[in-house]
Amino acid sequence: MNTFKTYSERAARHPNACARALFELMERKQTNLSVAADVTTKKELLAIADGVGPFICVLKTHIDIVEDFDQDLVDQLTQLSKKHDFMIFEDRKFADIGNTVKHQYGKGIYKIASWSHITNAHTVPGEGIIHGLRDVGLPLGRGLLLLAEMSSKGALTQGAYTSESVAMARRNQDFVFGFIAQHQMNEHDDEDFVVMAPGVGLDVKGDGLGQQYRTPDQVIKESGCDVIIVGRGIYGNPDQVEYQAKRYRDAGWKAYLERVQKQ
Ligand code: 5BU
Repeated sequence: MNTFKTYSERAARHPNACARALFELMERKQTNLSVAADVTTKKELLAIADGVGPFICVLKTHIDIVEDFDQDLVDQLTQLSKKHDFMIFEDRKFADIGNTVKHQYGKGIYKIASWSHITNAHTVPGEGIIHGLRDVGLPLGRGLLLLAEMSSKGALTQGAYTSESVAMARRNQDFVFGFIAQHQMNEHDDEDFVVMAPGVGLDVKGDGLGQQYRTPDQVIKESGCDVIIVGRGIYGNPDQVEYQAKRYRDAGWKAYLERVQKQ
């Protein structure tokens, strides 16, 4: 099973360029940590990206919450992604018909496709959403994750919804390389979807607004996910951002090593 293979073994065999680049980077930096930097000013976002940069494989953004967004912000994020060797994932959660998401992805104020290596989409509109995003993203070497399972309490992403989402990914593996989910989704050996899991925390179980946290051990070792996404657990206390990033990086990597040693 691919879950028990190392990230570099998976990089060597993966047909999707974005997945290959990610696995190689994870092995090179020895990290499966993604930081969700959900702050509302350019200054804070850049400070977090620079501070956690050495410890992460992916910086996850919500660019539309930044009050003083400008092109200089994405230029600086791009420079930081090169300086520290991480990928950028704009967690845009596209959810419209193919024609509309094409414009939302490539145009408007944010021009997400021009700087974000990875983005994601809900599958609720059907497969046209993937085709629309692919028209814009594939020529730029971008990759897409589908939302197969959400972390929040009462999410409707379960059962047939989740299995249909996996089936859509299977039919579009040139562009779709994995999922946002809570478990690994591979059904056979020739399938190797990357799973990034939000809802990760070492100290608390929830946030009072529906978020549910599991530990890196539960996410990586028990559920077979590949990347832990951590937000407030890392940037919640501004004095401890680097300390917490190292702590989660170490916990995620230890869980991964224990998982692959089981093979
Ligand atoms: P937190 O501060 O660690 O709770 O932040 C989690 C981040 O992951 C935040 O940016 C959410 O928008 C994002 N997220 C999530 O929490 N759950 C999901 O199912 C998806 C995204 Br999809």
